[in-house]
Amino acid sequence: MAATLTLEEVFQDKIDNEIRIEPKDWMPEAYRQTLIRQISQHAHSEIIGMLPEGNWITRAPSLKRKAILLAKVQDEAGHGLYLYAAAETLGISRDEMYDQLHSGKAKYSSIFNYPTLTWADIGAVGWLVDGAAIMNQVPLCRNSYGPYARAMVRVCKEESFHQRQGFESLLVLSKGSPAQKRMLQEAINRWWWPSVMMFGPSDDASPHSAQSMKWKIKRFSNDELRQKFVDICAEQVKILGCTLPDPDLKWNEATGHYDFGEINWKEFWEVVSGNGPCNKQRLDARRNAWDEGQWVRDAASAHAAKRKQRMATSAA
Ligand code: FAQ
Repeated sequence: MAATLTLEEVFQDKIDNEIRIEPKDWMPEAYRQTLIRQISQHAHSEIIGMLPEGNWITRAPSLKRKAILLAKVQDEAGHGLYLYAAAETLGISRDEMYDQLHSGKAKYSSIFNYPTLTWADIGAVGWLVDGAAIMNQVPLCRNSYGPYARAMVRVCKEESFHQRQGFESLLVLSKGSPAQKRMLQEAINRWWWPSVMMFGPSDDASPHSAQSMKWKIKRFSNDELRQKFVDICAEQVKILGCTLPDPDLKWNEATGHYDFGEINWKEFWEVVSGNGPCNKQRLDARRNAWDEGQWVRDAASAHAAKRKQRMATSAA
């Protein structure tokens, strides 16, 4: 007679057979907590990620660029909201997640703690930051948790548009005046290494990767995705007539990949632990927006309560 499978074995069997886990299915508590951690960090990243770009909406160089930037930033708000909704299906409330962000307890992507100093930084964010985000997020469309995987399909479609508009705006600068070309190269120099770091710690220093791969939350390791990103950008940068700020970047015939230089992990962990160039500014902006929006939440709640009362009275 076949032995009865434990809940854990049934769960892993579904994962091994590419069957999605849905909110009402049994799941190990650690799987639930890993997803809450990753999805909420991702949602916070989208929301905080609006700030460096929002900085340039009033200063975009043309109406066309302003309209594109506005739409992009609004997409990011939408991505944050989908992702908060996906995390809510795991039993955490939105208020708890906001609390974790505003208290500084929750992480969000290191990349958004760097400043956008010139207009070219906005193009570089599109090309490099959205490019890195897509590289990491396309495999997440096939992750094992249904609501997260479905949200990622929509997010990735929009992000690939974001990446292309970023590259296109840099291409325009690359054909511009010497000052514009200089501005472009300087933006690439600023955003390259933070984008390479954005994939997270190297595989031997990534505490969550092995288990997340087993659960098919992650499909590729941090280093595998980082390498793919470097390989693509090393070619794309040539079209811009620019260079990546890495003297060790070199095509390796034997591996079929680009070799690249040492990552400054000290800088990465400093930024992750709150000491990057803009961490304080970003969290202050987020907390202020939350506090200043209190009257809107109060008014909406008062309106809903009044409506409920009116409906109860007319039904009586
Ligand atoms: N920044 O063991 P691992 C975007 C933390 S959205 C800060 O490798 P895991 C859209 C990690 O949380 C960008 N912290 O962890 C946009 C963990 O800390 P914990 C966000 C980081 O989870 C574009 C610890 O290090 N995308 O860009 C970072 O298996 C343009 C150990 O690391 C996502 O969130 C980092 N870069 O792998 C918006 C995608 N990396 O929790 C505006 C979903 C690692 O133990 C403009 N997330 N840490 O305290 C993921 O794929 C994964 O969570 C990883 C990290 C790959 C980020």
